Amino acid sequence: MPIITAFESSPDRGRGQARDMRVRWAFEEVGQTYDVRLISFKAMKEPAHLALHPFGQIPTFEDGDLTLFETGAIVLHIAERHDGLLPKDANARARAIAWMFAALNTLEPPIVELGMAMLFERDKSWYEERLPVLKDRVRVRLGELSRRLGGVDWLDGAFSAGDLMMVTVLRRLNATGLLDEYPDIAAYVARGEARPAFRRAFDAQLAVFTAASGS
Ligand code: GTB
Repeated sequence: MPIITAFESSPDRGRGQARDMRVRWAFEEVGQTYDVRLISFKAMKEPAHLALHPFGQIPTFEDGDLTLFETGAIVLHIAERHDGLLPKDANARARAIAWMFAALNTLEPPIVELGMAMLFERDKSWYEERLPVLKDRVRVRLGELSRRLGGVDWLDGAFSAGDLMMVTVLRRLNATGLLDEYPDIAAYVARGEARPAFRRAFDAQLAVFTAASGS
Protein backbone atom coordinates (compact mmCIF):
# COMPACT_ATOMS: atom_id res chain seq x y z
CA MET A 1 0.00 0.00 0.00
CA PRO A 2 1.38 3.47 -0.82
CA ILE A 3 2.41 5.61 2.10
CA ILE A 4 2.51 9.39 2.26
CA THR A 5 3.82 11.82 4.84
CA ALA A 6 1.78 14.58 6.45
CA PHE A 7 2.16 17.07 9.29
CA GLU A 8 1.99 15.51 12.75
CA SER A 9 0.46 18.80 13.83
CA SER A 10 -0.81 20.91 10.95
CA PRO A 11 -0.63 24.67 11.47
CA ASP A 12 -3.96 25.01 9.66
CA ARG A 13 -5.75 23.19 12.51
CA GLY A 14 -7.36 20.63 10.23
CA ARG A 15 -8.73 22.98 7.58
CA GLY A 16 -7.29 20.81 4.83
CA GLN A 17 -4.90 23.46 3.53
CA ALA A 18 -1.68 21.44 3.83
CA ARG A 19 -0.72 19.82 0.57
CA ASP A 20 -1.19 16.22 1.68
CA MET A 21 -4.90 17.03 1.20
CA ARG A 22 -4.65 16.92 -2.60
CA VAL A 23 -2.85 13.57 -2.53
CA ARG A 24 -5.38 12.11 -0.09
CA TRP A 25 -8.18 13.39 -2.35
CA ALA A 26 -6.59 11.79 -5.42
CA PHE A 27 -6.32 8.43 -3.62
CA GLU A 28 -9.95 8.67 -2.57
CA GLU A 29 -11.14 9.55 -6.08
CA VAL A 30 -9.52 6.43 -7.55
CA GLY A 31 -10.35 4.14 -4.63
CA GLN A 32 -6.76 3.43 -3.62
CA THR A 33 -6.18 2.88 0.10
CA TYR A 34 -3.05 4.48 1.56
CA ASP A 35 -1.11 4.82 4.76
CA VAL A 36 0.07 8.06 6.33
CA ARG A 37 3.27 8.58 8.29
CA LEU A 38 2.93 11.70 10.43
CA ILE A 39 6.04 13.79 10.80
CA SER A 40 7.14 16.64 13.04
CA PHE A 41 8.64 19.91 11.75
CA LYS A 42 11.95 18.85 13.31
CA ALA A 43 12.00 15.42 11.67
CA MET A 44 11.18 16.97 8.28
CA LYS A 45 14.62 18.56 8.23
CA GLU A 46 16.50 15.44 9.37
CA PRO A 47 18.44 13.09 7.05
CA ALA A 48 15.86 10.30 6.98
CA HIS A 49 13.19 12.61 5.59
CA LEU A 50 15.60 14.63 3.45
CA ALA A 51 16.44 11.38 1.68
CA LEU A 52 12.80 11.26 0.56
CA HIS A 53 12.28 14.98 0.02
CA PRO A 54 15.26 17.19 -0.87
CA PHE A 55 13.49 20.29 0.45
CA GLY A 56 12.40 18.75 3.74
CA GLN A 57 8.68 19.16 3.11
CA ILE A 58 5.48 17.15 3.11
CA PRO A 59 3.94 15.31 1.42
CA THR A 60 6.10 12.51 0.12
CA PHE A 61 4.90 9.34 -1.58
CA GLU A 62 6.42 5.88 -1.31
CA ASP A 63 5.20 2.80 -3.13
CA GLY A 64 7.49 -0.21 -3.44
CA ASP A 65 10.79 1.06 -4.78
CA LEU A 66 9.38 4.41 -5.95
CA THR A 67 9.67 7.56 -3.87
CA LEU A 68 8.18 10.85 -5.07
CA PHE A 69 7.93 14.41 -3.82
CA GLU A 70 6.00 17.39 -5.30
CA THR A 71 2.24 17.06 -5.25
CA GLY A 72 1.95 17.67 -9.00
CA ALA A 73 4.12 14.63 -9.69
CA ILE A 74 2.41 12.53 -7.02
CA VAL A 75 -1.15 13.30 -8.17
CA LEU A 76 -0.17 12.76 -11.82
CA HIS A 77 1.40 9.41 -10.89
CA ILE A 78 -1.78 8.31 -9.11
CA ALA A 79 -3.95 9.57 -11.97
CA GLU A 80 -1.90 7.75 -14.59
CA ARG A 81 -2.04 4.44 -12.78
CA HIS A 82 -5.75 4.38 -11.97
CA ASP A 83 -8.98 5.14 -13.78
CA GLY A 84 -11.00 8.16 -12.78
CA LEU A 85 -8.78 11.23 -12.83
CA LEU A 86 -7.62 11.50 -16.44
CA PRO A 87 -9.67 11.09 -19.64
CA LYS A 88 -8.88 8.15 -21.92
CA ASP A 89 -8.77 10.34 -25.04
CA ALA A 90 -5.13 11.40 -25.54
CA ASN A 91 -5.86 15.06 -26.32
CA ALA A 92 -8.34 15.44 -23.46
CA ARG A 93 -5.77 13.81 -21.17
CA ALA A 94 -3.10 16.28 -22.26
CA ARG A 95 -5.49 19.17 -21.60
CA ALA A 96 -6.33 17.87 -18.11
CA ILE A 97 -2.59 17.72 -17.36
CA ALA A 98 -2.24 21.28 -18.69
CA TRP A 99 -4.85 22.35 -16.11
CA MET A 100 -2.82 20.68 -13.37
CA PHE A 101 0.17 22.75 -14.44
CA ALA A 102 -1.98 25.88 -14.69
CA ALA A 103 -3.17 25.37 -11.12
CA LEU A 104 0.38 24.90 -9.83
CA ASN A 105 2.29 27.35 -12.03
CA THR A 106 -0.17 30.13 -12.86
CA LEU A 107 -2.70 30.25 -10.02
CA GLU A 108 -0.82 28.95 -6.98
CA PRO A 109 2.14 31.39 -6.96
CA PRO A 110 0.12 34.63 -6.55
CA ILE A 111 -2.29 32.89 -4.17
CA VAL A 112 0.54 31.64 -1.96
CA GLU A 113 2.25 35.05 -2.10
CA LEU A 114 -0.94 36.67 -0.82
CA GLY A 115 -1.41 34.04 1.88
CA MET A 116 2.18 34.40 3.09
CA ALA A 117 1.84 38.17 3.30
CA MET A 118 -1.41 37.90 5.27
CA LEU A 119 0.18 35.40 7.65
CA PHE A 120 3.67 36.76 8.14
CA GLU A 121 3.89 40.39 7.02
CA ARG A 122 1.04 42.12 8.85
CA ASP A 123 3.45 43.92 11.16
CA LYS A 124 5.53 45.40 8.32
CA SER A 125 5.31 49.11 7.61
CA TRP A 126 4.54 48.44 3.95
CA TYR A 127 1.86 45.78 4.54
CA GLU A 128 -1.20 48.00 3.91
CA GLU A 129 0.32 49.24 0.65
CA ARG A 130 1.38 45.79 -0.55
CA LEU A 131 -1.83 43.91 0.27
CA PRO A 132 -4.02 45.46 -2.49
CA VAL A 133 -1.27 44.81 -5.04
CA LEU A 134 -1.14 41.14 -4.09
CA LYS A 135 -4.94 40.87 -4.07
CA ASP A 136 -5.17 42.44 -7.52
CA ARG A 137 -2.67 39.94 -8.91
CA VAL A 138 -4.92 37.14 -7.70
CA ARG A 139 -8.02 38.91 -9.05
CA VAL A 140 -6.47 38.98 -12.53
CA ARG A 141 -6.16 35.19 -12.52
CA LEU A 142 -9.59 34.65 -10.97
CA GLY A 143 -11.17 36.85 -13.64
CA GLU A 144 -9.45 34.87 -16.38
CA LEU A 145 -10.40 31.56 -14.81
CA SER A 146 -13.99 32.70 -14.39
CA ARG A 147 -14.17 33.64 -18.08
CA ARG A 148 -12.84 30.25 -19.09
CA LEU A 149 -15.19 28.34 -16.77
CA GLY A 150 -18.10 30.23 -18.35
CA GLY A 151 -20.71 28.54 -16.21
CA VAL A 152 -19.69 24.89 -16.78
CA ASP A 153 -19.17 22.49 -13.89
CA TRP A 154 -15.55 21.50 -14.55
CA LEU A 155 -12.63 22.92 -16.49
CA ASP A 156 -12.73 20.58 -19.48
CA GLY A 157 -15.54 18.07 -19.63
CA ALA A 158 -15.69 15.57 -16.78
CA PHE A 159 -14.02 16.16 -13.39
CA SER A 160 -10.29 15.46 -13.71
CA ALA A 161 -6.97 15.76 -11.88
CA GLY A 162 -6.88 19.30 -13.32
CA ASP A 163 -9.99 20.20 -11.32
CA LEU A 164 -8.68 18.42 -8.24
CA MET A 165 -5.51 20.46 -8.32
CA MET A 166 -7.29 23.71 -9.17
CA VAL A 167 -9.84 23.35 -6.36
CA THR A 168 -7.15 22.64 -3.76
CA VAL A 169 -5.21 25.71 -4.92
CA LEU A 170 -8.30 27.96 -4.87
CA ARG A 171 -9.22 26.78 -1.37
CA ARG A 172 -6.16 28.64 -0.14
CA LEU A 173 -8.25 31.79 -0.73
CA ASN A 174 -10.96 30.75 1.75
CA ALA A 175 -9.78 33.14 4.43
CA THR A 176 -9.23 36.11 2.11
CA GLY A 177 -12.83 36.80 1.05
CA LEU A 178 -11.70 37.02 -2.59
CA LEU A 179 -13.77 34.02 -3.70
CA ASP A 180 -16.93 35.94 -2.71
CA GLU A 181 -16.17 38.33 -5.58
CA TYR A 182 -16.39 35.43 -8.07
CA PRO A 183 -19.56 33.46 -7.29
CA ASP A 184 -18.97 31.04 -10.19
CA ILE A 185 -15.52 30.17 -8.86
CA ALA A 186 -16.87 29.87 -5.31
CA ALA A 187 -19.51 27.47 -6.67
CA TYR A 188 -16.80 25.53 -8.55
CA VAL A 189 -14.79 25.12 -5.35
CA ALA A 190 -17.95 24.11 -3.47
CA ARG A 191 -18.68 21.47 -6.15
CA GLY A 192 -15.23 20.02 -5.62
CA GLU A 193 -15.60 20.08 -1.85
CA ALA A 194 -18.98 18.33 -2.11
CA ARG A 195 -17.50 15.29 -3.82
CA PRO A 196 -17.60 12.24 -1.50
CA ALA A 197 -13.90 11.60 -2.15
CA PHE A 198 -13.03 15.13 -1.05
CA ARG A 199 -15.10 14.69 2.12
CA ARG A 200 -13.35 11.43 2.99
CA ALA A 201 -9.92 12.99 2.43
CA PHE A 202 -10.87 16.07 4.43
CA ASP A 203 -12.20 13.99 7.33
CA ALA A 204 -9.05 11.89 7.38
CA GLN A 205 -6.73 14.88 7.71
CA LEU A 206 -9.07 16.52 10.24
CA ALA A 207 -8.95 13.35 12.34
CA VAL A 208 -5.17 13.79 12.64
CA PHE A 209 -5.61 17.28 14.04
CA THR A 210 -8.44 16.23 16.36
CA ALA A 211 -6.41 13.34 17.75
CA ALA A 212 -3.30 15.52 18.23
CA SER A 213 -5.21 18.29 19.98
CA GLY A 214 -7.22 15.86 22.13
CA SER A 215 -10.48 17.62 21.18
N1 GTB B 1 5.69 22.38 -4.24
C1 GTB B 1 5.57 21.48 -3.12
C2 GTB B 1 4.46 20.46 -3.41
O1 GTB B 1 3.50 20.80 -4.12
O2 GTB B 1 4.55 19.32 -2.93
C3 GTB B 1 5.30 22.29 -1.86
C4 GTB B 1 5.25 21.44 -0.62
C5 GTB B 1 5.02 22.30 0.60
O3 GTB B 1 4.97 23.54 0.53
N2 GTB B 1 4.87 21.65 1.75
C6 GTB B 1 4.64 22.38 2.97
C7 GTB B 1 5.76 22.11 3.95
O4 GTB B 1 6.19 20.99 4.07
C8 GTB B 1 3.31 21.94 3.59
S1 GTB B 1 1.95 22.38 2.60
N3 GTB B 1 6.21 23.14 4.65
C9 GTB B 1 7.22 23.02 5.65
C10 GTB B 1 8.55 23.56 5.19
O5 GTB B 1 8.69 23.97 4.02
O6 GTB B 1 9.46 23.55 6.04
C11 GTB B 1 1.98 24.19 2.77
C12 GTB B 1 1.04 24.67 3.83
C13 GTB B 1 1.42 24.68 5.15
C14 GTB B 1 0.54 25.20 6.11
C15 GTB B 1 -0.69 25.69 5.70
N4 GTB B 1 -1.57 26.22 6.67
O7 GTB B 1 -1.27 26.22 7.86
O8 GTB B 1 -2.64 26.75 6.30
C16 GTB B 1 -1.06 25.65 4.39
C17 GTB B 1 -0.18 25.14 3.44
